[in-house]
Amino acid sequence: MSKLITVSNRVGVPSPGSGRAGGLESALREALEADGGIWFGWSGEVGETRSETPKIQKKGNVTFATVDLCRADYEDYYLGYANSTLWPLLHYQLGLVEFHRKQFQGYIAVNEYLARMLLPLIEPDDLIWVHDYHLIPLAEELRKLGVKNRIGFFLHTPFPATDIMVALPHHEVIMRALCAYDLVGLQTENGVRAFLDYIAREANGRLEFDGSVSAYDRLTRVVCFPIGIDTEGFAKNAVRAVRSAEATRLRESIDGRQLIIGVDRMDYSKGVRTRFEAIDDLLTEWPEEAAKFTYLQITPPSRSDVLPYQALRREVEHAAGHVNGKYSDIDWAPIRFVARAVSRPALAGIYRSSRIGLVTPWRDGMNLVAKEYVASQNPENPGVLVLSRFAGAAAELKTALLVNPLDPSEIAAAIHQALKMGLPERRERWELMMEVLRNNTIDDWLANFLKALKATRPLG
Ligand code: ADQ
Repeated sequence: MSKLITVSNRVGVPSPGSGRAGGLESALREALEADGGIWFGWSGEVGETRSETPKIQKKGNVTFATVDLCRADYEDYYLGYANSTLWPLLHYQLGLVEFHRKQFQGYIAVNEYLARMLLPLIEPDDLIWVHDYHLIPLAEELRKLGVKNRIGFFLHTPFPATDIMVALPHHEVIMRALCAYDLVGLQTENGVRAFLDYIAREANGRLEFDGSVSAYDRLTRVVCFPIGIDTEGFAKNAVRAVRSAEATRLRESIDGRQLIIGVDRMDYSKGVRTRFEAIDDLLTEWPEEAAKFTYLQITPPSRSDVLPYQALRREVEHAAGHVNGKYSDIDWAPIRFVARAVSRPALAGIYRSSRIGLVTPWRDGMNLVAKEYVASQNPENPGVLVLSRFAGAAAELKTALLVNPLDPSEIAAAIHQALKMGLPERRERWELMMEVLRNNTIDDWLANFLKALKATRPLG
């Protein structure tokens, strides 16, 4: 019988003390649990040398197979090409893109190694589902080893416009590798259009009558599958969590003021610094709002071994300090900046306690925080989502207050509008967003992708 094999850069092996898994992780685990399956990828460990064989851990019906990488892999594949070349490129940050041939070769070499490690675990009818930008060349490497199984790929980041993509040295190698998949899933229709545009303009390929893309002597399907969340689960958690000690402590501490919430990994794509500038603009333009709100920004560090992330943390802290220094009084500061993660249940309670969810990435594949914020609201008195038009979520959450995330004064005006918005308008906007989230949950996303992958034609 065919089983599902999922492959991701990091593998979420459940362990005591690892905390509650996020929505994507638990949905993938459930899918693997259903018919028995394998989750394969990097263990997150960096050893003297690479593992010679995968470490196998069986939990219920799921087999977790992980390998350690060596220091050079970590530097070239992970810190280098994946996070200093591809990540900024995919997020339109050409000024931050670094390219070093050695890292590019390291990236391909790790994918070639992972393909070799995965090969013995694959049986003829298995479906293989590969996740994200770290692993683009994996299907091509598996094909070189003779694997004929159906292989699908989902890109969690944006797929950029052709003019951005062609700025990547050797972009044709990456695009050829993507076309080795039977199915490529993207977050938005905009991404699908950009992919097809590249294929037509740069690869001399075309869209066939049956909807598949023909390029580089291969046929692949490119389809939009916007990722969702466990909408009802989040809503239920939020009802419980709003009464938790943490959420109660938070509400007591803001002393009846309106709460504005931002929750993001520390990443330049998330636009946190511009949000602080927006608070500055808000208080300059509408000084009467001083002391009427508190903006809580929760930002755990991420990728702190990558240089621009270290500089970013300093900039963000400096910007928060600047705004607080300018506007704080002895009993009020506009910004609270928390540089650590918060537990998932506490997060739901915090979202529900907030009048405004501020989600303004410069670019984002989807942005699950936007969806989680909406799902956590009290239907009787929902808050307002202020959302970047460049987050994938904006294609679905059309009744959020959509803003250009590069313009602090536009964000400030949207915050002001949200602070003043009456209950009927808040409810109407929220109900329309909630309907979208109920109609496309994380389970729907998963089922739709797997159905489309099963419908592709296996190779010879
Ligand atoms: P990320 O860039 O990590 O994901 P996002 O979609 O917002 O961004 O997901 C972050 C997740 O981490 C959310 O579930 C959120 O609740 C959680 N989280 C964030 N900050 C936290 C904090 N301080 N404490 C606790 N939890 C926190 C990538 C892409 C996105 C895409 C997702 C899924 O960059 O665009 O939406 O994958 O495809």
